[in-house]
Amino acid sequence: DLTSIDALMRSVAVIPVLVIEDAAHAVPIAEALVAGGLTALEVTLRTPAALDVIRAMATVEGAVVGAGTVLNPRDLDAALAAGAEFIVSPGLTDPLTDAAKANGVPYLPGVANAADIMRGLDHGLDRFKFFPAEAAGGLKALKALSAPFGQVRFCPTGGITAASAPQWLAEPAVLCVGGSWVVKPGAPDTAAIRAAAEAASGLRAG
Ligand code: 3PG
Ligand code: 3PY
Repeated sequence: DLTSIDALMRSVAVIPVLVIEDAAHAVPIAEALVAGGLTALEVTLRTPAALDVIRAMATVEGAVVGAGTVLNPRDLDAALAAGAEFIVSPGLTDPLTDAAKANGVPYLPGVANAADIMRGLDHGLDRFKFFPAEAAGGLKALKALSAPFGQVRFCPTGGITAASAPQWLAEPAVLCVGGSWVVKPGAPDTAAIRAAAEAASGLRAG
């Protein structure tokens, strides 16, 4: 629902976007992220292990585990069955949006242009992922899109780095950013993940 996706976005500066190949890595990664202050975790449905990763991370105290790369109602059902508490998509379709609303689950669909935003508004949504943030025009595009849609707030994701995140977070229309930089692929270095999470969670939205 709208209220809680807003609360989720305001609860963290950065939502780590996770692509995890091995379910055995799920708990150590989630524990390191939560210890570093990043509590909203987006597990992308891009690996065969993703649903097992969601199930495992959901057991970690303090973690709010969501699913990313949710492309259709079938993905949404699988993610919810695995325990996902929020749903992220690279885009916004009517079937996925109807399914998310029917389930009452916090839902963050991706938008990249004015028409996407208008379709979301027609559905009663005003919180969106701006994706792919850098490739779709970067901060300049986000500022331009914010002008006609004053009530809309964004989580830009795609191409954002530890170095560029502060500029994005300084935008009034930005509540948080997403990015994969906090967790490198492969066997987890939990000390490095915790340190990156601490740095990321110390950034604040404007
Ligand atoms: C993705 O598509 O993997 C997410 O948008 C994260 O993108 P990033 O790797 O550019 O942070
Ligand atoms: C997703 O995978 O959900 C995206 O929006 C791209 O990061």
